[in-house]
Amino acid sequence: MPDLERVLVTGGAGFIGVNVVRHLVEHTTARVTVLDTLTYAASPEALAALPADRVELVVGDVADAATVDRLVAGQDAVLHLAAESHNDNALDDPGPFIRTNIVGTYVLLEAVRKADVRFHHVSTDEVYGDLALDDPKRFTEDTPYRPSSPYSAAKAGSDHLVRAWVRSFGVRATISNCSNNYGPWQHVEKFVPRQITEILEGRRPRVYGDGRQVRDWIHVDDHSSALLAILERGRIGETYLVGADGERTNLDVVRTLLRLMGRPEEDYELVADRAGHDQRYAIESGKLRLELGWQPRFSDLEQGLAETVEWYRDHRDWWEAHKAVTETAYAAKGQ
Ligand code: NAD
Ligand code: TDX
Repeated sequence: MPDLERVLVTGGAGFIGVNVVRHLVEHTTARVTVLDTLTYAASPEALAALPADRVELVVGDVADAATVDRLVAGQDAVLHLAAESHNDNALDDPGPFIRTNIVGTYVLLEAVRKADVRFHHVSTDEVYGDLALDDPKRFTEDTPYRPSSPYSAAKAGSDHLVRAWVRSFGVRATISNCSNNYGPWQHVEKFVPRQITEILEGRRPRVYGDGRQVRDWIHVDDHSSALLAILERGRIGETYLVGADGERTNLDVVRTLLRLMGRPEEDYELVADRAGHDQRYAIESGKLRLELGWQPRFSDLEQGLAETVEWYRDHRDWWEAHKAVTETAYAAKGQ
């Protein structure tokens, strides 16, 4: 695709969003417009630290067609990250997940269709459901959709809309399905930052159920570089799975964090399980690597987690306010 001069990033004030926008600033010459409604999960302060002549924040809703139509016109590409993203919240109240993840994606698809703008849809490996712990397979681009939670069903719905808009209307879109991200600016509701900040506050990490569930961890910078590769060189209509061979049980990750932070490895607590808890996610990312030449930079998960621990040590002012609210909500559920 021709050089990216103007890119609209939806959800660009969220965890992956702020890291992707910084990546675009550092690795392209594009001017970036962020459309974000600034929910509890947003960190606009991370965008404020980027050059003002490269990044503009527009506070607005992806489900608002007038705003979306106005912003999409004249862009070279739209990178769509805006979503409600936390499984535990979807179990408490699925409504916002349907509205933002499905209706929001529909509104964006109609806008890029009218304006003929390139679209990349950022999705998750959770659309494939879960694998058994002893299953030798990993997810590929051909794995059938089998979402098992309100969040993953809403993301699956949005993926289906994108595919239908490519086939029916010739929209120039790609999709990526990525595994679990970790790194700077991730909200403390999520597993890795929750446990790091619990340890920093002198409490014990909280592990759901028996902790044997497996997630496939990738550093957010590696997800960002994959998204840029797909935006620049991905084939229209294709799906790319993004992962960095980082499969670990939740207990493995917690023990690693405890060790990195100088605490005994067994100093965690098993708490009430998540309803419908998916057992294992695992990504086979050969297509992305072979076709687009992408490679993750963080091949050592322990090193990436160590850097992330340092980042949270240095950014207590940012996470402390979120932490109090999040822990009150978890405590009410015995988690
Ligand atoms: P996040 O919750 O940290 O950020 C989401 C952002 O979207 C927030 O800034 C929020 O304010 C914004 N937003 C929410 N509703 C909006 C609306 N109606 N209009 C405009 N903006 C709105 O999420 P994240 O972890 O950064 O995830 C970003 C995307 O990546 C999501 O689509 C998610 O499904 C996908 N994804 C995440 C992971 C992961 O491990 N975090 C893995 C794979 C895919
Ligand atoms: O306190 C906790 N204790 C715990 O054991 C939390 C918050 C989570 N867990 C477990 C549940 C999961 O097995 O850790 C694992 C990871 O949990 P989350 O961080 O909530 O992530 P997950 O549900 O796997 O989904 C994430 O990856 C895919 C993102 O939140 C999604 O947005 C993304 O699509």
